[in-house]
Amino acid sequence: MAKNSYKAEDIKILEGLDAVRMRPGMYIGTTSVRGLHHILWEIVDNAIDEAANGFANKVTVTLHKDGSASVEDNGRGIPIDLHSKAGVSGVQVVFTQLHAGGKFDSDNYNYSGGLHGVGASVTNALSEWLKVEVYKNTIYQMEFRSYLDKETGKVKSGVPVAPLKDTKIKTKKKGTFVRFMPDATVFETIKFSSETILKRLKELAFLNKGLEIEFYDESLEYRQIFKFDGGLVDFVKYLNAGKSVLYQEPLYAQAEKDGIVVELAVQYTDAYVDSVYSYVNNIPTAEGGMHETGFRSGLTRILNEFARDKNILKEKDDNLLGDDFKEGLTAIISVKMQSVQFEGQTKTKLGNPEARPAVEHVTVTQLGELMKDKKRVKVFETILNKALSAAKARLAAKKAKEIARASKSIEAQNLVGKLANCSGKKPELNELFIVEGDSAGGSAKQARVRQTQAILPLRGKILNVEKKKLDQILQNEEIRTIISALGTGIASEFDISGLKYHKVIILSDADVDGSHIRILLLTFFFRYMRELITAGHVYIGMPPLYKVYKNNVEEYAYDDSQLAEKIQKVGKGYQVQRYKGLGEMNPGQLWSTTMDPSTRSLMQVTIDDAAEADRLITVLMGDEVAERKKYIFEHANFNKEDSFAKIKRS
Ligand code: TSJ
Repeated sequence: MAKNSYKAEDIKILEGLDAVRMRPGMYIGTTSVRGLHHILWEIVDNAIDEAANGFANKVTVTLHKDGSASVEDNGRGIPIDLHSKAGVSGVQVVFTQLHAGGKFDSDNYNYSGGLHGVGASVTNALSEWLKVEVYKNTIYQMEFRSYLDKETGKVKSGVPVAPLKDTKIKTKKKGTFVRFMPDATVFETIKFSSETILKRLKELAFLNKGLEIEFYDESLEYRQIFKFDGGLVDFVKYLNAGKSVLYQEPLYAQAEKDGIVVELAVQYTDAYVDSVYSYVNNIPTAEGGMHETGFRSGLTRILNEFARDKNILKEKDDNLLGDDFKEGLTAIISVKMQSVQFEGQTKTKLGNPEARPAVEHVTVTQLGELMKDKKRVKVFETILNKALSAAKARLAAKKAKEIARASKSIEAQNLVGKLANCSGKKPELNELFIVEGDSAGGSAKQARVRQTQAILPLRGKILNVEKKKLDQILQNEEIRTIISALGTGIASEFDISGLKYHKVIILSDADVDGSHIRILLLTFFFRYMRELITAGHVYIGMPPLYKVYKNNVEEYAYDDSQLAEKIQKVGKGYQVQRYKGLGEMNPGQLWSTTMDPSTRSLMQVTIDDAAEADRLITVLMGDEVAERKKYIFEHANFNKEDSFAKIKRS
């Protein structure tokens, strides 16, 4: 190929990367801390792919002292030979061509995150520099940089410093190492979160049985290794650690059907709700989709067959319903397939129709095999007993549903006596403050903007819903009041379109009781009104901890580091008041510190990882004392008691 055309090609490639830098949001969604992690996941996904395809069994992620991150695997190494079309090394193609992933070897390089992702070139485009090493008898190196082009005044992204170089240094290692420095001019922050990374790596280790994933934080000298030889079985056991299980070993199935690799693990507990989590190509599908539907119908079908076979269901009896098999069900479904389509509000629902029969088939045939095993018959009988009692409870639950439906009429009833409603009729503008205690509630009522702010004082603690059935929960007065105030109904009757306040703000004291009330409310929302949280309607109000004052100057501090700052600001002769509770503030102070939209500080409650949040809630709110103690001991940082729901300031 003529030299000129190679050059032209090269320029086009670089323009591609420049486009990524111009509009990062188009490629990674956001330049927030989430986007920052996204460019790390692009690299991690590629290493995991190599392992998932059977060529590597170890992946290491390191956060370096200089702020850069690196990922290493022990696989075949990114191809170093010249790529026939591009005329440059495979390494250069991977890092400079958009969507290069899978270009050379579509047979085995195409499952997993890479499919969903945008490729390593995007990470390169959004990095100040990126260095690659490939270990294949000798060490190969290549480096890319972004720099300001003085002629055009524009930034050129991800430009090769030199072609791939064979250093001729001998090595026994095999694999690929990629280290990059995120570009501080692109991202709002370039500080990676160890917590975020650890959570995801653990999940990936569960999803890829036997794969060793190591995390190392150089500055903290903190190392963590995840390796689960049981894979999804270990995942389910982990999720159920805080629950009483009905049998010890989760049921497990794995098979390929019509090109779709299906893997699942199932274990029942004595819980009342189900905890089913699904993935496609290692990506969580929070909204479920075709694979989940296939699983549920397969499970229902095969368990009914078992019940008929064993005469647990007589001829005259009706089949048990899908809902009867939900109670106490913990399951993980993981599928790997080509051409994934995501649907749904948050694009986390698997849309491919072919996934449904594939998962249903694998569920029916593999669980069907397990049933034939004499040693397992008891397990299935136990499940059936649970489902039968659920079916009985279904009638009772029907009554409960009527109560839930009546929650619409609860609204009509004047149960909301304590609620000081707002006068405005636009839910988008309206806010509901759920306030701890009658005295703070009283102040809030005086301080509020009547048109848009409603106040609901809570007396004492609310019910721990984790330990109760729906019909009992619906008898609790505080909960009925909340349901009727919100206007959405709950559980299967939940309908977000009825929501009367687009901000639901929990206002409780900054002490142990306050955080307990907060966690009880969040637990209730998580279990019975989850969409309220996922749609971003739940907030936590932040009352100040201190007032620093002198004569007629008043400054508020929300934490200890701010306190020092405010003391400086107020200067000599200052006095400090420490607020022990909301009740100590007069209406004016409560307004300006906590309620005034122009000055207050709210934290929005989000759920990044529903499976982890679910597990944490069970551990913190359930019956299993040993597991709770263990958790609290391991996380003995009491500022973090809300950590099951990730909270971000807004
Ligand atoms: F993201 C990335 F590209 F930067 C990256 C890729 C980062 C890391 C840490 C590892 C990898 C990677 C890629 N590990 N292993 C591979 N494998 C290949 O690219 C590869 C090797 C051989 C063959 C073949 O057909 O012989 C095919 C492929 C795709």
